[in-house]
Amino acid sequence: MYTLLSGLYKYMFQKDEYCILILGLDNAGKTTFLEQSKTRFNKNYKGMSLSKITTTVGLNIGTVDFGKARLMFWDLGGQEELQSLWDKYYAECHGVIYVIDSTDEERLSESKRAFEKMVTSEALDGVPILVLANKQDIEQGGARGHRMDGEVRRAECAPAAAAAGHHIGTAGPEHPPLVLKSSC
Ligand SMILES: Nc1nc2c(ncn2[C@@H]2O[C@H](COP(=O)(O)OP(=O)(O)O)[C@@H](O)[C@H]2O)c(=O)[nH]1
Ligand SMILES: [Mg+2]
Repeated sequence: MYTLLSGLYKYMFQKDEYCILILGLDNAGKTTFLEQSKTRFNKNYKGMSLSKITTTVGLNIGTVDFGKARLMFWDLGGQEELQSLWDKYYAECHGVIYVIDSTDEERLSESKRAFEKMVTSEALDGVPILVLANKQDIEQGGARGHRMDGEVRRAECAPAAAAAGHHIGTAGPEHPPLVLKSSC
């Protein structure tokens, strides 16, 4: 009887947990994206002022519930010296959101190199990857998916403006869903 009841309880209330890594160079907007996602999807979360977000040195963790799924976001520091830590988290993750600052042309090639290193890691084989071309609210924002995509492995790409919360969680032909089935 206990087994039956606990099974029923788990079926009704327990959530499937997924770990999503948020990666990308420093200043791409990863922490802003995480904060906006938490604010948008967690009813009781007030959200911190975006101007108070400082450079991430270790990692920020945030949890967001979508129906029966619980997404645990791990937002890692993007500075060059911290990128060597990214692969320690690959084995545990179910998906990756790779954020680029699409207005920072000077660092696009640096971002591409970091992306390629990440995407060729065997530990990420079969893991769905979403590339967010962020800061689309700024006039010169122009990076598009094809710049980051294709050479090594296919990744989905979506425009975003994390600071304004635009396209966070929206889905449709123009704004693909945040977490995609594996396309790799
Ligand atoms: N205009 C604009 N600024 C953004 C956007 N996302 C982040 N930022 C700004 O970019 C800077 C770096 O953001 P942060 O989230 O700390 O980047 P991280 O280092 O990747 O975590 C901050 O000044 C943010 O306010 C966006 O979509 N649009
Ligand atoms: Mg950060």
